[in-house]
Amino acid sequence: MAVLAPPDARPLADQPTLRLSIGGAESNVACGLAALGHRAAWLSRVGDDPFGQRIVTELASRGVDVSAVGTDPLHPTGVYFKDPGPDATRTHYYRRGSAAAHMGPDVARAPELHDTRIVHLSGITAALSDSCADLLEEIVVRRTPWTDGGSGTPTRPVVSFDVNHRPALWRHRRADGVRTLLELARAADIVFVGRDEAEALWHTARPDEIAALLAPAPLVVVKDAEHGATSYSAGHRVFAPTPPVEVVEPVGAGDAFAAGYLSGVLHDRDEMARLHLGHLTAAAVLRTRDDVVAATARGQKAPAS
Ligand code: KDG
Repeated sequence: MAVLAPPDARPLADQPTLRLSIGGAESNVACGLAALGHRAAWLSRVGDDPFGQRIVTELASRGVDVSAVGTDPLHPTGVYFKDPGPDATRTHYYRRGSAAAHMGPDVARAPELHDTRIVHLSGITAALSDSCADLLEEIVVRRTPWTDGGSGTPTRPVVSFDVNHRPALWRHRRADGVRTLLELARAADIVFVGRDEAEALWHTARPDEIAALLAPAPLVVVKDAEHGATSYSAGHRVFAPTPPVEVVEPVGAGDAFAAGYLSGVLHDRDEMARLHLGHLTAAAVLRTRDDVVAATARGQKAPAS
């Protein structure tokens, strides 16, 4: 998505100018991984408009492979506005009927899904439309890209899923986010979920109960904002406290956490190191108004991994 955000903490209604940048959960994760030196590609659709051009150009400049991003001539690029408030930043979405919302199960046939170690998706995409929810079911639950017609893929990628509950998006859908997100999370290999969103969705707030609810997902990471993150896998529980950080704005921190954690997975680091990497990458985004980890020279020339 394109993001239009005030340059300071005053509310949107009082702002004379807005800053244009980019955001969106999955592309944020791709940027984070590219900044950490990994090869990362983003699969999506943008409109044939300046916002779409800006997203594709900026992602490419950050080292993300955008060769599989489609341009939809009929539907616009999604946009969201940030509205700073006294307690939190609110988001106002303009993405119903967007190019990305028109994606469907055909996207699961993209060859890029074969040549990769991790495929990362989020519940936000499932909330966009029925066809996007079908796409996620195809990849996460049915694993169609790797089972349908024999792709010749020697190893199947790890499927990583961030629950990312967005009530404002589910309100416009007939489908039930409670059941859809539970089904997707249970079918994933790695699940990221906030304690607050598990409580809102499934009335379960204790991290160990959340991990049990999401079984048989083999690896569940429960994030509890400023307290810490706990991972559960194969009967092991690892807790890493959140390091102190001066928070300017939290949007995008969850995506940065996922990027840091997944970088640890790609480097075969142990659970404690993965959680620490997640916290450190999240802290880099928490200190700024941007949704995305700052690009690095290394990220712009990411080696294959
Ligand atoms: O996780 C950060 C995202 O929420 C933000 O970039 C926008 O993807 C987004 C969404 O739909 O909320």
